[in-house]
Amino acid sequence: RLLLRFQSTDAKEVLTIGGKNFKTHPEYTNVTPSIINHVGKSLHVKPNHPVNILRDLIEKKLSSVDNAFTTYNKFDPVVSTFQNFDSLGFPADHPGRSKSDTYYVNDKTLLRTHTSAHEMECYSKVGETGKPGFLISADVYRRDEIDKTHYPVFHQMEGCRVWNGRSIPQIKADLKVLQKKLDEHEMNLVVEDESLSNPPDVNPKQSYMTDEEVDLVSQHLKRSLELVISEVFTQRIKSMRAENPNADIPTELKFRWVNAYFPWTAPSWEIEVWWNNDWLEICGCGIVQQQVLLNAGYKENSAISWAFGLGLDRIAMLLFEIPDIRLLWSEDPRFISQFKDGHINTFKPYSKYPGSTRDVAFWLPDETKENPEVHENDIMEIVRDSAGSLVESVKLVDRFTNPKTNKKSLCYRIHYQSMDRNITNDEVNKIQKQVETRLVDKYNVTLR
Ligand code: FA5
Ligand code: MG
Repeated sequence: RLLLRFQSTDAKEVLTIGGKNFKTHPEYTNVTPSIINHVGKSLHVKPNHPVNILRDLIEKKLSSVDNAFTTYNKFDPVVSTFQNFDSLGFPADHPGRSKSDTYYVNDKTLLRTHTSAHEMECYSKVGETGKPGFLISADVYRRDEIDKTHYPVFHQMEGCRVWNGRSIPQIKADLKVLQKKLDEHEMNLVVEDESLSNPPDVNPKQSYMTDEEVDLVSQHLKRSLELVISEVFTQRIKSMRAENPNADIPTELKFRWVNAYFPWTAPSWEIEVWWNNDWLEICGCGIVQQQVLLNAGYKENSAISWAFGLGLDRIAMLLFEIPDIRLLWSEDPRFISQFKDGHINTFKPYSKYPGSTRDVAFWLPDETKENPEVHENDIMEIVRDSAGSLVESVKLVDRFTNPKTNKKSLCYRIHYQSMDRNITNDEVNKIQKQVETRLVDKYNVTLR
């Protein structure tokens, strides 16, 4: 019975995404209509949109150093598992591949989870373009938490720079040009580098590279990103000064490098900045592992390269003082009319509509074949699909195991709130009811 119900409500043989048809797969397909609806919105190239303004700002700043980057902004979001994972060397059991984290179209096709999916292809084109670097901006898709800084569709900018031939004098010369640009630039970052004091075996260099190479290329990567983020923050301060000359304006942004792990870079780092009293992660990066370059057709040991992936939405929130990531998707003229290409300004909130909170508490079923394991992202997805952009956050507030029966219970707190209008109690009750029904139908939970 469960199986029949699943097929009749969820399964379609063919899905149309961005005007193209794709065969579904009974076990893999988990992309929902509300997600498919976002394909083609491409905020990173939408005129007068904050994400577009930011993309343009970063492209210009990086190109101003030594004109080393080709830009790609139009890649299709439907990619193969090969592009998204295998070309980068993701291990077969990496959690990023799982259905709980990724929107699959079918077993071999998915909505890209990061712009790194296009690295291999772009590396293979470096020879033709004649430029040693490239920038790829695109919409990316992930099953993820729900709160003010997470949305299932967001935008990344991939940046890569390669030294084919590994010429130390060339890397040194490029670093010098970059350093000169930084020296001219008004630096507003207070940079901490935690990774410098960490033991190197946590985050090792690749054996074919020399220490000097890794050091120089790491410096080039780090200084490039410091230039980008400093430029963003400088623009922020300038706009605040212009708008309000007497205000007490912060002049520094706290910025830190943290060791990280990615399957296709070593060493690897993440950048965090201090925002709204917390560290906000805005970028992952590292020295590219040789396997990616070999897959792209480079000869063994012939090249060294860095790569980064910037989270554009979060940086746009910082640049324009946009408090909630959902606002970026608003079509309300009160939002979109506030921004103009080439111009940085402070977002003026037009009123915060009242919200409404509901709890949903339930017992999990025993894990058997008929009762699939429930991942937190599955719960997020049901709320997302029922509430669309009317949900601001979903948080686990209670977890409990009955000592006698060993049964587990969870309680999630859902905060409903619209960016554009008032929502009624009736409306919230209906959505909440749907969330409960779907949890019961799909995961066989028992509501408390
Ligand atoms: C990556 O996606 C890697 N591809 C980055 C990379 C590129 C590493 C090249 C090495 C070399 P990560 O999963 O950390 O890494 O995501 C990068 C950034 O995307 C994050 O720092 C964050 O700013 C942003 N991001 C991640 N998830 C979300 C989300 N749900 N909503 C908004 N922004 C997000
Ligand atoms: Mg990360």
